[in-house]
Amino acid sequence: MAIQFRNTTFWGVASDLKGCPQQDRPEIVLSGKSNVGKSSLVNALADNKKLARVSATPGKTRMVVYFNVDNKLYFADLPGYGYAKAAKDVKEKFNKLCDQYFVSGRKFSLVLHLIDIRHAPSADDIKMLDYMNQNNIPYFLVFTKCDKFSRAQMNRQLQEFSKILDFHDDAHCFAVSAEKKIGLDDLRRAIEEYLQDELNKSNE
Ligand SMILES: Nc1nc2c(ncn2[C@@H]2O[C@H](COP(=O)(O)OP(=O)(O)O)[C@@H](O)[C@H]2O)c(=O)[nH]1
Ligand SMILES: [Mg+2]
Repeated sequence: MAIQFRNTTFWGVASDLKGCPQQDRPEIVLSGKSNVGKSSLVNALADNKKLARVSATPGKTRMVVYFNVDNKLYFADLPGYGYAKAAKDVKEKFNKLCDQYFVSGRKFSLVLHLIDIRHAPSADDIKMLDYMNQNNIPYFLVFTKCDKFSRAQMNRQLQEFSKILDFHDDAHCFAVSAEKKIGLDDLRRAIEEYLQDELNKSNE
């Protein structure tokens, strides 16, 4: 592969837009509800369990955490939304950060929007998808924790989801398990393919 995902390192955290890295490389944003498996997915793609902190307590990530992937792109692990227990001011602060992120004009190449295969998409998921559809933001839908389901259950669930979520027929959907390392190579390859032109350009 042209991108060595194993060569991923922690870049830093940003608590506001000023703290985000310069836009010198493509940026891939991980979005989705708290606890959906964003940090686990970063670790799984990088094949490094120690990279992103995986938390059993939802809502712990309060900042955008950046990872440098093979000096070619960034992963931006956004604070998860929908954490009901966070104090109101904290919640507002990180909701604001998420919103700012998307409306700032900061350029990102792709959003990986994560949805737990076991649960129906939340109102926030639906809002986010509408937002991305309306604003032509490119995204992949990544269904996480698929080790919890059999293939038949998974197909049934995806069928249900397609009634609720407005995803196009040609939308890129992936089913992954960080825990059992399922679907990771497909996702790596798709990211690589998606970024190919942009990466070629930045090498010129
Ligand atoms: N069974 C299973 N559990 C997972 C998987 N990915 C994440 N988890 C668990 O889900 C919880 C939240 O994961 P985390 O990556 O911290 O979610 P985040 O809040 O979106 O960053 C942790 O307890 C993980 O161990 C997976 O693929 N399979
Ligand atoms: Mg996290």
